[in-house]
Amino acid sequence: MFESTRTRRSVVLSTSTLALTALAGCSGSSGGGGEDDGGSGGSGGGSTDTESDGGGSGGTPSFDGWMENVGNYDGVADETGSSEVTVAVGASGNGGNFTFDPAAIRVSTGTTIVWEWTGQGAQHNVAAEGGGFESDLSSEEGYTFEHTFSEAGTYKYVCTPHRTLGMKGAVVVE
Ligand SMILES: [Cu+2]
Repeated sequence: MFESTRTRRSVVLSTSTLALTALAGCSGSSGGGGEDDGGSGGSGGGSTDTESDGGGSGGTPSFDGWMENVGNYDGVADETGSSEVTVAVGASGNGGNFTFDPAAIRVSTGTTIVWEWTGQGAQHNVAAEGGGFESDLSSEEGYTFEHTFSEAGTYKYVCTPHRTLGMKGAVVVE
């Protein structure tokens, strides 16, 4: 038997005021972009952008000035997708062999970075700002120290003896 009773739903519209909290704001519209200097003498054009837009994390992080005095800093080396990446300790730069190379590197979560000492530039170490990882001091060629980055974030580190020379580095984990 079919029940042909039409249930009539009396929809009671409760006139409760929907308190819509405005979720606007905070969508970081990057303000202070390029100011055009009017009339610069026209050698423009041709920016060869060879960056492959992989993870959508375009743009170079500023590191809050962290890399400012790092002589060999030349952008962020993209090593995302690699499970292990080597960074040289005691590469050329900063007035001697006082750099990490590459100074800044972008990796995927779970990547192990192996710092490998060149043996140049006296004793170096690898010490995270605020702790997290720290190697011993060594001047031995082929000495290594490694750390696996299991959480996304930006990690800054230094060589303690040569920090003021600009022997600093950064790891962007995404
Ligand atoms: Cu050093």
